[in-house]
Amino acid sequence: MKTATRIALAALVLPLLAAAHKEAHTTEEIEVQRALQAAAYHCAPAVAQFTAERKRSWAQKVLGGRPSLAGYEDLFDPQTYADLDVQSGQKLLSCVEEQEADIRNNSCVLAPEVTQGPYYHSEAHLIRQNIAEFQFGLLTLLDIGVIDVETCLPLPNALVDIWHANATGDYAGHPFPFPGLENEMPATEGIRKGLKTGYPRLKGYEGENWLRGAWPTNARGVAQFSSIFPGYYTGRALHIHTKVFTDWTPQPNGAFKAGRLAHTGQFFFDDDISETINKMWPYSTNPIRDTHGRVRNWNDGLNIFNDSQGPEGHYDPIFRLEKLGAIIDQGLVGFITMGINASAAYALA
Ligand SMILES: *[C@@H]1O[C@H](CO)[C@@H](O)[C@H](O)[C@H]1NC(C)=O
Ligand SMILES: *[C@@H]1O[C@H](CO)[C@@H](O)[C@H](O)[C@H]1NC(C)=O
Ligand SMILES: *[C@@H]1O[C@H](CO)[C@@H](O)[C@H](O)[C@H]1NC(C)=O
Ligand SMILES: CC(=O)N[C@H]1CO[C@H](CO)[C@@H](O)[C@@H]1O
Repeated sequence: MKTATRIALAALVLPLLAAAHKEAHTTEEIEVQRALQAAAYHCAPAVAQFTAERKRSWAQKVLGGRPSLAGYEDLFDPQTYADLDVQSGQKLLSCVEEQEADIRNNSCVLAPEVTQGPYYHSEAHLIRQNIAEFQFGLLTLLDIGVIDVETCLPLPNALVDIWHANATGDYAGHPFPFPGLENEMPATEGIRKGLKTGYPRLKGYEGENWLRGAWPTNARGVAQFSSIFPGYYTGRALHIHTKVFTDWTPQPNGAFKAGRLAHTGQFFFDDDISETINKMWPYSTNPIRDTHGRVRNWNDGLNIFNDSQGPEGHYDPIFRLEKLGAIIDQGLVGFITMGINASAAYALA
């Protein structure tokens, strides 16, 4: 991260508006959330264009040296991206008139604010792109775009912080089962149906940081990560957590000091693709595979998947996945775009 860029950006940062919106509870909070989501709709064509460019860039980067691969030519055929092309005459990444724009068709997400859950490490994650460390699993590259819903422009220098479970459903620092809760059964009813207690970090595992990391968006508003496809645990659909900070400072230990929190959300995966991957090793060794099994998106605990689609259900919080090679074992790249309000700030929790 270049210091000059940071200083330039810091100068642009508006005075902190300390609206506390971790989760929308009050009528006012719900209204703010609704306004944010509604504002995002008109960015759909900009997001579509944004994603199409990123897909082309990946296709060229990944398959550039291997033209003998079947399907290689398709990657350079504009028809391959037909669903993502903007209508002729539109300016790239500019705001457009509000129109009927179904974001579901645009390989993106403009996620509302959802809870961070119990597995965040508040002393901050390391600033790094490769978060896999020595975790086994299917190579999954994450291409995460950030746009500002107020301008529909990609947002550079926003720190995208992510964390997720490993292939068999554990978070770094929180190995299951927690001592004393070995025989805990998931809740059978209510909003916590299917969930177990959110286990606190276990002593002796404080140093574990795998599958956690943060990286700033580049000049084109994109943060890319190398990781593995996540695994599942009781009560929750497969997901990756994220927070976006528009103000942050790198620390000498490689982590960051959080400033303005602009977004808290979760990304999901297509249930059919998850089903395929969960047949692969080591996903197939998930300890709850034959008992509780994997929770489908529609049945997500705390209703987080449904809530992530926004009050009108128009948001698509699902990564669009493409194979990196000819077969799935060679890995995937997932595209998603977050719409955030760069001038809003939420309470750090
Ligand atoms: C973005 O946040 C600012 C500051 O809280 C607020 O005034 C504005 O209405 C928000 N915009 C949207 C689209 O929610
Ligand atoms: C996931 O993490 C847990 C806890 O550290 C570990 O026991 C398990 O082996 C890991 N899963 C895989 C597939 O490596
Ligand atoms: C989520 O929405 C779907 C479709 O509307 C519905 O069938 C399902 O019951 C909802 N899930 C929860 C946990 O309420
Ligand atoms: C290309 C594409 O995904 N089109 C879909 C857009 O959304 C409508 C309604 O959900 C679907 O019917 C199309 O298949």
